[in-house]
Amino acid sequence: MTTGRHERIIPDSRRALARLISEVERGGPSADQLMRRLGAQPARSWVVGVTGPPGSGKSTLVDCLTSVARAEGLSVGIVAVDPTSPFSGGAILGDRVRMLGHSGDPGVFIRSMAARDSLGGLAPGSRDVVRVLDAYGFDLVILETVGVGQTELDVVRVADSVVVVAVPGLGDAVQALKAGILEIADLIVVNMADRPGADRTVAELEAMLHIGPSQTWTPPVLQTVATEERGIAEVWDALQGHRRQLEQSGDLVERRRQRVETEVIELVERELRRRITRQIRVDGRLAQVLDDARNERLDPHTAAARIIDRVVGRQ
Ligand SMILES: Nc1nc2c(ncn2[C@@H]2O[C@H](COP(=O)(O)OP(=O)(O)OP(=O)(O)O)[C@@H](O)[C@H]2O)c(=O)[nH]1
Ligand SMILES: [Mg+2]
Repeated sequence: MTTGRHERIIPDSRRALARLISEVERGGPSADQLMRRLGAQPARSWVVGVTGPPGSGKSTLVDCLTSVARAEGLSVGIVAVDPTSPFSGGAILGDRVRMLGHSGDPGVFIRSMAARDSLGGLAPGSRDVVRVLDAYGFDLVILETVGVGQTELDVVRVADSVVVVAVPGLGDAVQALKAGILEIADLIVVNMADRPGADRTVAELEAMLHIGPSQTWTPPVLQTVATEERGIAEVWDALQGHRRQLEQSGDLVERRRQRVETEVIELVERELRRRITRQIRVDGRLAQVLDDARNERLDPHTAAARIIDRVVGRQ
C-alpha cells in the first residue's frame, strides 16, 4: 500500500506506521521536519469526518461503515479523537473495545489520539496524522470527533465529507443547530432509531435544513440502529453520492484547496505565537510592555501593536 514517492518516509509495517504517527502527534520540530519531507502530495484518500454528541453511537457507526468499506475492498484508516471533556468517561476504552472487530484485519488501521486542545478543538496534530494515513495509501480515512464545543466544527477542516450523528428526542436536533453544526453536515444520521421519537427528530432536522440557503447539495437525513447494523447501507450510499457530487461539481478540489490555505495560515499563526511567547520571555522591553498593560499604564491595543512591531516588524 506504500506509495513509491514516500517510501523512505512512509514505512511498510503497521508498527512502524504507529511509531511515525506517535511522532507526528507529539508535534514539535521533528514532526514539522517529517511533514516537510512528506512534501506537497495530492490528497488521495477519501476523508470522512464523523461527529456528534458524546455517546450518540459514532464509534459503533464507524465500525459498521468500516465493515462495508472492507467488503468493497477498500483499506480504512481510523482516527478517533478522544475527548478531554467531562462527558467522556469511558470513551477511550469504549472505542478500543468496539473496534476490536477489525483489529486483526491488515486493511484496517485504528488510532486513538487525544484532543489536546483544552478548548475542545481538534487535536492540532490530527490533520497531520490524516495526511500520513493518506500518504500510506488508505483508500478511506475516517475521523471520529466528539461534538463538544469547537471540535465538531473543526472536523470540516480535515474531512471531505462530514457525517453528523444525532439521536432521537430531548430537542437534540435543536441543540445541534445551535452549535452551527448543520452548516457543516453533508449527511445527518439519526442513530438509535430503535428509540422513540426518531421520525420526529428526522422531520425536525429536515425542516431546519430547508430553511437554509439553497445549495448544490442538501444533506440527507437518515436513520440507523448502528448496534444492529440497520440503515448502514443507506448511509454508505449517501456518502458515495456525496463524494460523486463533490467530484463532479469540482467542489472536492475547491474544498481541499481551501483547507490547505487555512492550514498554512494556522501554521503561521502557531509559529508566530510561539515566537512571540519566547521573545517576551527573553526580551526585557517586551516584558515591560506587557507589564505596563497589566498595570493599566498602557491600553491593550497599543501594547499589542508594540509587541508586534518589535517581533515581526512594522507594517
Ligand atoms: N439502542 C442503541 N444503542 C446504540 C446504538 N448505537 C450505539 N449504541 C450504544 O450506545 C453506546 C455508545 O455508543 P458509541 O458508539 O460508543 O458512541 P460514541 O458516540 O462513539 O461515544 P463517544 O465516543 O463516547 O462520544 C454504546 O453502548 C452502544 O452500544 C443504537 O443504534 N441503538
Ligand atoms: Mg466514540
